Amino acid sequence: MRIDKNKIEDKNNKELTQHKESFDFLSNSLSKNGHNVDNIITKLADFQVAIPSWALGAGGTRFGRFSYGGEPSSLEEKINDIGVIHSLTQTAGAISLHIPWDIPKDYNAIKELANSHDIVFDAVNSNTFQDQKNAKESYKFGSLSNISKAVRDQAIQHNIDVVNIGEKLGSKSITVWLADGSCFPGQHNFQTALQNTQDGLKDIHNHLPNDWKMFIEYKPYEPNFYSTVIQDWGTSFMLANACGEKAFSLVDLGHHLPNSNIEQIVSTLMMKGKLGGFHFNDSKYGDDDITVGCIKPYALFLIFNELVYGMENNKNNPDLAWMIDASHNVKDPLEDLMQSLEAIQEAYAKALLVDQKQLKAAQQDNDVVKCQELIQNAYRTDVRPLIQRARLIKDGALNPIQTYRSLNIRENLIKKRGENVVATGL
Ligand code: LRH
Ligand code: MN
Repeated sequence: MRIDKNKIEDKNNKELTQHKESFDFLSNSLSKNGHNVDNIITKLADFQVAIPSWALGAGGTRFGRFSYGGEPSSLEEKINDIGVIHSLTQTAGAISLHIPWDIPKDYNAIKELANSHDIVFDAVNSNTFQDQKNAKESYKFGSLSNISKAVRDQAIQHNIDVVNIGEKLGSKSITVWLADGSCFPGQHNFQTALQNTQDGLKDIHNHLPNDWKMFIEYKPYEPNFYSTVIQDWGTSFMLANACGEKAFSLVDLGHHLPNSNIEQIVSTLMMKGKLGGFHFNDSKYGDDDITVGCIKPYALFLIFNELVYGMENNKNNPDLAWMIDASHNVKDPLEDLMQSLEAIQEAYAKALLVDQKQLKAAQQDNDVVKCQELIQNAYRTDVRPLIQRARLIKDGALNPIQTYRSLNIRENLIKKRGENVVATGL
């Protein structure tokens, strides 16, 4: 559904005075402290996050799934829904497809539709964690790590097919997440499984077009509950190095054991030039895939603090892929995604306020308190007027969720699509 820009402007006009007041107050104090506010606004406005095609409907667990009403039942409708989010937030200008859940029927039509919403195709995702109907081989006991060469070959071919689909859409990267592992001690040989996986990834890597990247996503457990072949950043990093220059590690925030220092992992991967991108979400316990920044906003800020440092100092690391990977069990998927986008912009804006020069000097002096004060002052700054301005200069909404609700978009989607439509995905 395309939102008429004038309707957004009408809503903004009611809040413009208040926005201008808070923005002018903040930008004056930031300028006094030597910050280049225009530069920060530009960086926020240029920051585009890919929306997962598998997270536009209601998610669920093995215990149940509750429809949300008006869910998209085709790739076209999913792109239209991302169009709604992008016109309101101006920071969701990309979609990440999951194959085979979202195989386009008419590539040109899909590209035209996405283009009409200013949406590009980010990484495509392969799926060797589910068996497809009429598939010759099963992935029950793994895919690239499987003891059966026939199964491994099927998985390699699937990834090559996914790259070909992505190429037709203008995507430039593939994300490979493997559920491969074991549920019980002794079930499989770790070394054989890892060697098979490395050989398979190398094969896929060697089939990549020159300007493509392969993101190797790690995860400690689920759906296997004793071991996972690509369990942690070290294994992903090792495999990316074994594959070659087009392979990188992908950090899904929910794929870490409790109390992992994710910002240190990020800084290490950037220093080594092997950080490819992110799946943003948040979690309190496991791979909960809940709204970004809803449980650990300070940890997200610390991650962006390392990213800002790395983007300045690790020129050997490529431009990063920013993607959300979330699931919505009780909230309107579009509202949940807009909340996640706000949290990502907020963490990035706060990290851009860290005076890296002063921090470096304080670290040189082992002035621990000053180091903390420098990053916490940035974190304690209410940056929302900056994020609003970054949206406003691109005709976005000052308050996306309020505008979304006041335009009754969900009600209209339910009228058009019905209450019980089920979107493909998780
Ligand atoms: C695995 C994962 C992976 C996707 C899937 C939808 O937990 O994070 O990125 O393929 O979720
Ligand atoms: Mn993920």
